[in-house]
Amino acid sequence: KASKVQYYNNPMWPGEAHSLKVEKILYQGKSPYQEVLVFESTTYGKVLVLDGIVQLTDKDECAYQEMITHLPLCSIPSPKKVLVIGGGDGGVLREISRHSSVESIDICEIDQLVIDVCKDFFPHLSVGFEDPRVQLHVGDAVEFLRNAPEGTYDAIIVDSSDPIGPAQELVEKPFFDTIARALRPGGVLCNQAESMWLHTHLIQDMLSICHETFKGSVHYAWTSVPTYPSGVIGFLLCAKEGPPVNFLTPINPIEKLEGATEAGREIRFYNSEMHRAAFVLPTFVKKELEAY
Ligand code: AAT
Repeated sequence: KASKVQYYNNPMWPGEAHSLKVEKILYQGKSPYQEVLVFESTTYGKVLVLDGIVQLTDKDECAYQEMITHLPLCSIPSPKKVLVIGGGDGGVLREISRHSSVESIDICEIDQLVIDVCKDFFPHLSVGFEDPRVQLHVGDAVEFLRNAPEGTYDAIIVDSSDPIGPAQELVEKPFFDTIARALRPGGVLCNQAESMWLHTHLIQDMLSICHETFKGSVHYAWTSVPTYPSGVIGFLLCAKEGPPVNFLTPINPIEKLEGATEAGREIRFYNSEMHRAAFVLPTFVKKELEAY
């Protein structure tokens, strides 16, 4: 009974719950930061869950990882220095590695356990760590960005969990200030930005912070991820003042990159049409966001 009450009471989506049938529990553990669970589901393959929240499944991880990576990297000419916040599963690294222009990839993930568990159970994601351009930093992103050198990154991708637990500070103004500082002029940020069906106020808050912080351009985009609450997830795309960035049309199209079509590791979800479509918003969302 107690667990049923908890089940419908996640403050991020009160009154609703989403379920997947468990075939087999593969791993259950606890780090200093969160509970980590991996199970084999009946219809979505293996599933990674942190503190009771689905982070990815074999079946639909491509939608999230490809969109959060290629929306920013295909919006600027030849990205070279990229930073990933969170993303300890390695999926975003795997996607960045398709871009041959990239020279260095820093990743700051707080939880070594997530990295280790994904190496065991999601090798097709953690393969991203094998790219020699990757430099791993295990620690809190807030701390990492406070000490990051100024004006260096072409792109920063914030693939972080929901703002309860270790990712709480990652939606606050001081964090965005440090991101802007670390970006070069005209550098871009793509930030996981929750669901337009569930998190209107959170998105509005993040939008107004980002408009204040990033003087270049700020846009909301979204995509379908069936196993995330409400089945969609959004992204905030922001450009620092400098050479102008038009996120709405990819100027560095994925179709021209060899890394997107390599045999055995083809891209599955993202393409230039999906890129353009991601910025098209439903009428109610336009209305909710226009003043922010
Ligand atoms: N690509 C899988 C999707 C994720 S993973 C989010 C990662 O962010 C986790 O590995 C978590 O340990 C890490 N993280 C959380 N807080 C911090 C922090 N302060 N510093 C560095 N890394 C952090 C996201 C799924 C989104 C789900 C939406 N409902």
